Amino acid sequence: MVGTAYQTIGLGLASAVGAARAVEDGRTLVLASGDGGFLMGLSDLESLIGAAISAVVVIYNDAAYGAEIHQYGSQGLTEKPMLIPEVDFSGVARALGAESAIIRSLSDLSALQDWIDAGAKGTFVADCRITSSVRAPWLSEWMEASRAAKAAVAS
Ligand SMILES: Cc1ncc(C[n+]2csc(CCOP(=O)(O)OP(=O)(O)O)c2C)c(N)n1
Ligand SMILES: [Mg+2]
Repeated sequence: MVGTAYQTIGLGLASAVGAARAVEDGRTLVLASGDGGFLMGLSDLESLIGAAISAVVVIYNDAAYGAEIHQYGSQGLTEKPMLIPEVDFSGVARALGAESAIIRSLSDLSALQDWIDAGAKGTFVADCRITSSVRAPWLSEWMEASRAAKAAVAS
């Protein structure tokens, strides 16, 4: 939750490099990141692959700065600057020495299961292709609380 603590995207990969050094033997480090934040720290993927004994990277690849779409696109702002091309993170990860798969359905997770069954060694990148059109319930709750707080300050 480094990004949440600092309200800054792009810190996940760099934080994972440090966490990979701290994690105890036999445990698997898990990094969860959006595609936009992951792109900001992309060069650190090579460092993570070098540092991690066992790591899983989950990328929520919605081809968008999704939070912006939900918060601002939903208010009518143009979404074009909020969109990102659908990046082949799986291909990048394999080029840098990780194991990886594109995940479009639950059955695609068999590649991750195979990696775990083989001993969970090295870094596995799950490039999860998800929709940007479904809003998480917690985000709707947060947006409503934010709207109510602004209204209370204004009145
Ligand atoms: C350095 C920085 N730039 C911009 C923002 C504003 N911001 C907050 S969430 C977000 C979108 C993040 O996109 P992504 O990492 O793909 O995650 P998603 O919301 O799509 O799950 C942006 C641009 C920020 N918090 N920090
Ligand atoms: Mg995204």
